[in-house]
Amino acid sequence: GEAVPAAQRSSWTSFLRTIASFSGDLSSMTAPPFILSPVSLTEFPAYWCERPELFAAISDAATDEERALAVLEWFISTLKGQYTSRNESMGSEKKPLNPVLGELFYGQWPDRNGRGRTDLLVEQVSHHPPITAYVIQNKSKGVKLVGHNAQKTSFSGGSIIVKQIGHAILTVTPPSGKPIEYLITLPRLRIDGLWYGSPYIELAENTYIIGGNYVATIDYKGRGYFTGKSHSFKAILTPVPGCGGGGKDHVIEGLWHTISKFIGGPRSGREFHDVTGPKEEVTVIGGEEGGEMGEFESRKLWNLVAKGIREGDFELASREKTKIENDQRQRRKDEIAAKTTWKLKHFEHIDNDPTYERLGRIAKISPPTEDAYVFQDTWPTSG
Ligand code: 0T9
Repeated sequence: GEAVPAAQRSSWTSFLRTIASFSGDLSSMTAPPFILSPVSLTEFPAYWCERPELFAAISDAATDEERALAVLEWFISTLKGQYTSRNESMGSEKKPLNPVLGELFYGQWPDRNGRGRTDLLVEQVSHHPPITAYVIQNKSKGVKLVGHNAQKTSFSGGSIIVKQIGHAILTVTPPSGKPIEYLITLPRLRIDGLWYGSPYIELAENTYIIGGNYVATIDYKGRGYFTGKSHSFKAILTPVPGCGGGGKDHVIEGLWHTISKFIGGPRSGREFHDVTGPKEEVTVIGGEEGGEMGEFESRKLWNLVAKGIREGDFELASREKTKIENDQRQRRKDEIAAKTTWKLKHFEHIDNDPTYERLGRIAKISPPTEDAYVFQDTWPTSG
């Protein structure tokens, strides 16, 4: 492993041996310092909106077809941030901080050029297994994304395979009209490059975006042994028969981390998406009165652990991490003694999401139902 510091070689090899021999929750495993990221998983939902103008533009579409294309363009344009940004900012994929139950993250993208302000709210709704729920809303444009995610990991052929659990629902409410909902499913991940200590993500299998009289199927392919490029995808956008979709299929092909173009359908030959330009990171805001940050807000909670990781003071990092973990253990004990359970601040859990069921049926996706976290429309006091 070239990227592994000499002093951490044996601990990296034993870490790899452990993940190869067990499957389950990787997020709680202890990893060698060089692979640690100072960023908590509660910050990851921000990747959905680092091109806020594309998110806002969904509401400007005049027809079902235009809207489905705008949703697809926004979705494809989030993939670069979601799956390659740690490689860009930290040199490789790194192990994120494992959020505590009730951890919060609030942020926004300011209004600019009339696109309206977009707000982000994230809550860690489960610790064991880790589940993160989020809302992203541009109220002035009537565009809202609500979702949750968890992971199931396994090890195969030297790579970590991550099955994403969860889904997102995008709701678009045009100024004069009924809300239109889209179900978004999540791709499978393969984490390669582990042996060399420089992990990176490749996407596998597919995702669906179903709603607004259209179904988009996005197939992912990485670099093959003989052909193909990393981060390739092919998307087919099809009108749902008999639903007034009417139009023809659009077929799009390209690289999700750079550009793609239409290769079939009425716009064949034209460019589809381009994410080679700059993105816009979220502005973090405190959720308490006066913009203060509460104890459970991610940047405040992990402040000293993150400082330790960033500055190479791993003693500080591990001491502060132990404090947080002990505090969590004590809280769970106290709850058992008091016969109470932790109360979520912004979400309510439901076993079966009716929107998932209704839209999933259109493309016969499996499983036919999934649980969800319903947003209680409780925004923080500031912002
Ligand atoms: C939702 C995203 C997800 C979260 C991360 C698998 C992973 C945790 C989940 C799926 C976001 O929308 C997109 C991107 C990256 C995913 C992470 C990559 C990763 O490695 C971690 C897991 C838990 C590990 O930390 C594995 C060990 C590590 C040493 C490999 C770098």
